[in-house]
Amino acid sequence: MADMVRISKTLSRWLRHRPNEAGLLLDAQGWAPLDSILAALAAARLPSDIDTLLRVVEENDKQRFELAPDLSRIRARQGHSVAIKLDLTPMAPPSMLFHGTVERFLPAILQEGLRKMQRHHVHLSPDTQTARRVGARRGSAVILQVAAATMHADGAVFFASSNGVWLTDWVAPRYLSRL
Ligand code: HQG
Repeated sequence: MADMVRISKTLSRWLRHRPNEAGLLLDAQGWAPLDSILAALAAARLPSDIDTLLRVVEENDKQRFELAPDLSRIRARQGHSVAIKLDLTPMAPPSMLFHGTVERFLPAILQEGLRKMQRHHVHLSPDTQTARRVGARRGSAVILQVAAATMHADGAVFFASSNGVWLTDWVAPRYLSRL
């Protein structure tokens, strides 16, 4: 695997799920000191120079990471399973959003709705191509359309993550239709 992808996967694991593994302490908003990250990369025998790290952040296909303007800290934009607070601002969603999943989860999803599982939120995509990619991580993708504007009108809260992912707590079955 190319170094950039290995670093990105490693950062995702540390900054979203297992900060302890790298001896990191995330603050309440999920930030880790950049120095500690570079030291942890070195300890993991991954490239640990600042230029490579900046490239990983800038060129990341999904813009998963965010740097503090003074480059002192880094965090994952979303997708955490550790308890942190992202200070997201509620926003009105577009009329339709999409969720990519796989056939084997459909019976449960259509019965109990889309649940956040290990993450802080249910992740929804703004377009079907993105949803297809998300679903295809697990097999042959199935796309669900989410009646987001109706949900919102009914009182559900949505957040737009800075990298284009829409987040919400739960999607009841009545808002879901298979494409
Ligand atoms: C499924 C990646 C049974 C759900 C992606 C999904 C995305 C249910 C899985 C981001 C269910 C959870 C998020 C229910 C939901 N019963 N299964 N009631 N409700 N599910 O990974 O949306 O590369 O936590 O369909 O690209 O797949 O990490 O969520 O299959 O943007 O940046 O349970 O993660 O981004 O899986 O993916 P996940 P997701 P990154």
